[in-house]
Amino acid sequence: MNDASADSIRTMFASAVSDMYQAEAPQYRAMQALVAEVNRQTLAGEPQLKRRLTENNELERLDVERHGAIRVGTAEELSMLRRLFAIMGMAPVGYYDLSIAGIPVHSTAFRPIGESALRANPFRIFTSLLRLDLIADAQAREIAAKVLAQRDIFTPRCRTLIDLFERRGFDDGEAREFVLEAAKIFRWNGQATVSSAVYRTLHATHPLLADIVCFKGPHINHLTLHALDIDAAHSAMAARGMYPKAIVEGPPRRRCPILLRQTSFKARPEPVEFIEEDGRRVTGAHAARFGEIEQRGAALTAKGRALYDRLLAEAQAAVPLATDGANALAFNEELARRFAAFPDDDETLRREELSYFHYSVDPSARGSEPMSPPSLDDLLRTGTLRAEPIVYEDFLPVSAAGIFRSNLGEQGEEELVERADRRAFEAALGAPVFNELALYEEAETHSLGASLQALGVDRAASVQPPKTGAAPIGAAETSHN
Ligand code: OOG
Ligand code: NI
Repeated sequence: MNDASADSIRTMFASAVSDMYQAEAPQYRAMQALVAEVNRQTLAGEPQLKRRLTENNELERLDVERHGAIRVGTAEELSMLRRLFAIMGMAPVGYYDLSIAGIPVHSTAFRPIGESALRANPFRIFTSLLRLDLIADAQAREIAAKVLAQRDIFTPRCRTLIDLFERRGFDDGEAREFVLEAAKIFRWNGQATVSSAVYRTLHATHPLLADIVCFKGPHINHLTLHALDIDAAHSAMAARGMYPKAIVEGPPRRRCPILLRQTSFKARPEPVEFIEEDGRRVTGAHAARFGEIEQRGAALTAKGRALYDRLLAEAQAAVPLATDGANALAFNEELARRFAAFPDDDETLRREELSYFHYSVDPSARGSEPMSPPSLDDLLRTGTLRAEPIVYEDFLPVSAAGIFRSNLGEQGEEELVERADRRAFEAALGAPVFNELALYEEAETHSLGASLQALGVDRAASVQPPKTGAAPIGAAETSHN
């Protein structure tokens, strides 16, 4: 009965959400046109990049969104979403504690896992759960809990379809219907479910509380496009008066990109309607929706990530970025200066185990006599074995906090007790989250093992860290055919 694959359902869903958001948010449409134009210019100036993207079939989907973000209010909403995203081949990966930045949520990213699913469509949904335990004001907490208890963000048909899928899968028609029902959850609804007074109370407590609680559902708050040259796209946004954030979040520009660089334009107030206690409708405003761009680089090992976190923290301590971003230039200079300590060539990144690599055998070397006894370095030097950086598919809590904060206005600066609670998050989710590092590690180990096996080199020796690879790692014990 499983006619439609998870990959194709995810692609249909991403496309439905994109159409919906384009129709809802004209500022997003404008950003989309601009990013497409800057991407075209980048391609025109870099024929090699164009060739690579063409070869990997990436050129035709250059303009499709890489992720979106939503915020939910209750455990029930989150666990139901886990079941819904599972149908699209999206699993919860990573735990992000945003209390580090005074934001009362914790999050995960629902995303595809595995090379072929990621290649088919990498669309992710960054999903945050409200933490009422971090809201100090008891009255606001009570109101929020009461309002949230009264809403159902899923249509009855959507719930029925999820049950149906879990029993026996979908046929094509059901898959298409499911995509439409699923997209509805995330649409914008300018009619608040509360009075302007309730909205004001919640907003004064924390702007995020108002955004999560006062509407019918978890509207998409942004979608994110791929920028081939994020600095060029960022400057172009500023030049067109699109109010980009002051800085590009993440590592500085490098020869060998690492992790994730991202920036967004700021949400602007849009009209909403409140229902007053006496039934009257009054018009107000709410700022929630924006657009973002991203550029991804290599996934870092725990060691590389620790170095990244340290250098970033040092830059932030040395030149604290002003709320209005007035010292962005000085901050960027400081960031670049600090990151000079982060090796910027693939070979050093690999030898020092700072980032993960995908190993593959040069097709022309396949089946040739194994060198005896070869080292990993030998194999790489002769080109028999190739090592390419594994792309980072996840998010960064400090960057995410920067994206949240620039869209909350000054009131988002509130101090919260910094308190990760992964256990509570997983209890709400109804499942553990995947450990992203374990996924990269497994991909690296698997690719190396498979490559060595194809070359007839002893696999057991391959688990030795690359650093020791200069020593012979042993000749084949069994002949390869
Ligand atoms: C999510 C912000 C985090 C990212 O790209 O880091 C995010 C939100 O504002 O709800 O999407
Ligand atoms: Ni984002």
